[in-house]
Amino acid sequence: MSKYTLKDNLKLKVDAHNFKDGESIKVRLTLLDENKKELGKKEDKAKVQNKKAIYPFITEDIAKSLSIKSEDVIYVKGWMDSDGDDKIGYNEEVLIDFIEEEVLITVIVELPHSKETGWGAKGLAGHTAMAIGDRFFDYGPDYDTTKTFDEEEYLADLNQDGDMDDKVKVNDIPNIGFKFAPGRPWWGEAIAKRLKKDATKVILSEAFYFITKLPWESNRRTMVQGTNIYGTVYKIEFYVKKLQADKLIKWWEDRYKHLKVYSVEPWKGEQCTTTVKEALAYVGIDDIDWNTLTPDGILEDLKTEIKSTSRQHKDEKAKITLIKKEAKNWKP
Ligand SMILES: [Ca+2]
Ligand SMILES: [Ca+2]
Ligand SMILES: [Ca+2]
Repeated sequence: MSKYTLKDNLKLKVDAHNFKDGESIKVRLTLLDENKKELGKKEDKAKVQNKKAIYPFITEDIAKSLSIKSEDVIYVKGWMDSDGDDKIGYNEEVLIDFIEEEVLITVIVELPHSKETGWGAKGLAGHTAMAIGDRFFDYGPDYDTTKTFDEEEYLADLNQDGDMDDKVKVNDIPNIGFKFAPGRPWWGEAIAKRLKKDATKVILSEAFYFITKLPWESNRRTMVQGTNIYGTVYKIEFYVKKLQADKLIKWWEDRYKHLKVYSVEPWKGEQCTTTVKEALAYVGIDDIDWNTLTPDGILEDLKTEIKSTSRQHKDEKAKITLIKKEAKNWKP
């Protein structure tokens, strides 16, 4: 059976032998949810021309006219009373099955290097990022001495003087480090800088190129700056409903607007992994163990817990793919 989207131009069509040109026949569209329960119906008429009647419609518009949320519509039953007896006869009714719009979510996890020690070995090295469709987002600390951080924008008391109305430099932030720093798009900003674009506009293919094609190490001779991505990197893919995807993008756009405080200590702020988890939980994907703060922890959870939420891929497990092996020449 061919499937359609709610935005497609559809046509109901019947042979209407008992009618003259210009006469009209009854049409009924019944909108149904995923359990084929009726959400509403529209009665209309179609004119007969050359013993045929055609009724064009766009399902989304019909839903709107009936004040039905279009994302709830999964089937439409169409009926044209081609013999004019006011009954649903053989060959007068069709059931149209719709494709639910879905979006691919890609979570990217860089594991701590196997030779990592200290905080790094505890799993706080490595990184977690995500893309919604092709929009790429991630979160990390900012130690940029050239920036001025506006506390109002960051929604944080960065200089820790008890208010949120200062414009501060890195040096004004007490004990700046991975336990307390302004947040920023982490890989996102590095990618944006190379491409001379805005960090909010980074797309997934650019992130893949950055992670898998560029050297991790900086080269002093050629002045080429490395990506510093030396751990094993996986991508984890699953599908969500379009509506969830739109909310996820909105969540990250808000985060990029107010970058808040980065901290590996959860009572102070967020880090790469908790940010991704918080975003997913915001749209109801909260099967992940919230105590897991580390990239290898989130990878484990994603492997075992995450399932697609869209109708086409309902309950399918996430697909995990290794995209980069750890650097052999990295030393702690
Ligand atoms: Ca009939
Ligand atoms: Ca302040
Ligand atoms: Ca102040």
